[in-house]
Amino acid sequence: MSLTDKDKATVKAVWAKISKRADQIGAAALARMIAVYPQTKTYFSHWSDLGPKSAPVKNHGKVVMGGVADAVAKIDDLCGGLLELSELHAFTLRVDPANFKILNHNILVVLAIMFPNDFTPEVHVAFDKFLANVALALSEKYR
Ligand code: HNI
Repeated sequence: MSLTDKDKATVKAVWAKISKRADQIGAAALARMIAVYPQTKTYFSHWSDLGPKSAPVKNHGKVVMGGVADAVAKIDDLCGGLLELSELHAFTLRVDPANFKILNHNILVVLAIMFPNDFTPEVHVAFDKFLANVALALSEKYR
């Protein structure tokens, strides 16, 4: 499950390509997660509008992808690098870690749609492994 040097190189290369559209990726992934997995809505019930054009959903997509950008930068030590974010999700936000997998799935779906040519099986598996490790690092403080 841990990332090989090749996985890391693939993730960094693909991130360099896609990161300029990170806001759009995040907004689409979050909107899709909320639409397809409505159980995730509970965490965002303080926002008045949760539809696909919702401004807070769009903005939060940007925030989440900022976290992903940070994770790419800290890819060699995700548990250490994402410690504060893990504490926030565990103790303050109390997000059930099952939801990390759901968001990851939606990020992958959006990447496949937005970058059909770049989203090769090699990129797919490396990015999937990367996101799984991010989810693991974010779950670190739950036990
Ligand atoms: Ni998450 C806030 C990053 C998954 C629910 N989240 C943040 C912030 C970042 C972030 C960054 C802002 C932190 C701050 O204010 O200091 N979240 C990430 C990342 C992932 C993730 C990198 C996974 C890849 N978050 C999830 C999931 C849920 C979630 C799966 C719930 C379904 N996050 C939240 C909520 C907030 C949040 C809720 C606070 C939102 C607000 O502004 O009210």
